[in-house]
Amino acid sequence: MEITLYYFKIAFWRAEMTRLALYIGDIPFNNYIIEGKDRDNFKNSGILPNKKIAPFRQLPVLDVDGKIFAQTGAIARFCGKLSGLYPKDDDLAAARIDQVIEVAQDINYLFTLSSRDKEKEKLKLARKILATKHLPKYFNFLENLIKENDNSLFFVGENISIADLAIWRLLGWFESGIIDGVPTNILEPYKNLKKMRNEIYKHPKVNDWMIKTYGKVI
Ligand SMILES: N[C@@H](CCC(=O)N[C@@H](CS)C(=O)NCC(=O)O)C(=O)O
Repeated sequence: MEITLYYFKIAFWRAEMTRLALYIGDIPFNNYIIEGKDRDNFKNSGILPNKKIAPFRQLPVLDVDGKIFAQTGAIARFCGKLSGLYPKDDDLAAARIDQVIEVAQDINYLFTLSSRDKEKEKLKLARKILATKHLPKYFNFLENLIKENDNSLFFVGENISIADLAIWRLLGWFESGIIDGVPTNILEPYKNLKKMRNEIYKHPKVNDWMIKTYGKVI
């Protein structure tokens, strides 16, 4: 099977959970970075370097043996099944992973809403509401999901799944300091989320991937 993942040059959760799932599962894939001329082409026409048009003119897109499909969750589930980070024969565990991926979409959307106003003071207020109301509310929900998963460090079962990878990268983005109005200590109150994050960083293949791809752990 020949797999190519198309995405931009960032370790954003939408693509990074899939890249990591494939890498952890030893599934070979082409990590195609859309930049430069490819990026201009894509922005203007939705055309990918393989000459196909992205179904929704957005990335990520996955090419599997010449057939393409989009949407973060669909791509992550497909690759999660190949790599053993998403169950093939446990519908309940799968649904419990799905709910986490869906909530990552909701949280991402809250950020998008908070970025709409270009007027400085309005943007500042929207980001304040995001950081003090919306994010804590959802981070608490996520914190509880891990707490309720027996004594596990992860969202579902005892091992890393694509749910953990999604939230790990999403949280990493929020605490990175690059989003104006969201403080770098935003994760401080969430003991279980921090433990899950640390556990992922301890995974030898995660470390490998970061160094090989970005030259450092991010
Ligand atoms: N619903 C889509 C959203 C994908 C999305 O928003 N992708 C962004 C990059 S993170 C994109 O392609 N933006 C370019 C655009 O919308 O023109 C998914 O889940 O994959």
